[in-house]
Amino acid sequence: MICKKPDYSLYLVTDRGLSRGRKTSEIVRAAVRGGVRCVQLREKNCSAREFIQEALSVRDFLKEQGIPLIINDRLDIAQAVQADGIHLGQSDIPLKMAKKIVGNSMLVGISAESLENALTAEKDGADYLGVGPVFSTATKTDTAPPLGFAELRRIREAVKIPLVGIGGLNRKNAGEAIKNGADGIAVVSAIVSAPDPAAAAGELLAAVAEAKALQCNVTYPHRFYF
Ligand code: 3NM
Repeated sequence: MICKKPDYSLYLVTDRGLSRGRKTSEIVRAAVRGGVRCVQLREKNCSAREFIQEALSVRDFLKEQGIPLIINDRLDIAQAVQADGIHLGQSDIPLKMAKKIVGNSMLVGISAESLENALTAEKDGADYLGVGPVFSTATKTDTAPPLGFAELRRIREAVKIPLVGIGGLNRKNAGEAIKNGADGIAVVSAIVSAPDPAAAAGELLAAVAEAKALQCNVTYPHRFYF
């Protein structure tokens, strides 16, 4: 049984193409050492076999560390490697169907590009939301227009499930994302492209933790603080 209350404060999304030739397993290990609390493997350009190999190369390590392994898009691969979760996009298998297939055996997260997406996802039983893009990003260009912090806050106020902001987030704006209601930040390039992914993760986590400490429980009392 998976942990239903993961810590989303710093959520790594991998991207081999942006990893400067380093292996995903190397990036993941360094990022976890630096403070990443959740890892999503996102592979858009490889075969199912390769994706499975990649997942297996980090699965046991993440399990030992108590960090959830989440697979992007591919429910079959998530099941094959006994991942902790699946992350869906708005054009992937519908959330309700995914929930029906996996029941309570896996977390099911989904990308929300709008308030409407977020409300539907919550109604359909999503465990968490990836809300974005908060800012435009070269990492993913086929996105909806950037939401900005004001829309992030509006979405936060409309749903109770955990949400992470994604898109253009880094150590300079991480704290603002938290102050505007995100439970955590999801990042690709700020970690995978960093010369030292462990140090980058440490700086991001420090920015998130500082914003959470300043925030106190008054604004969003339903949220879980570490
Ligand atoms: N999803 P970076 S934006 C994977 O808006 C992904 O759903 C997005 O990359 C969304 O941290 C994005 O390098 C890429 O800006 C985020």
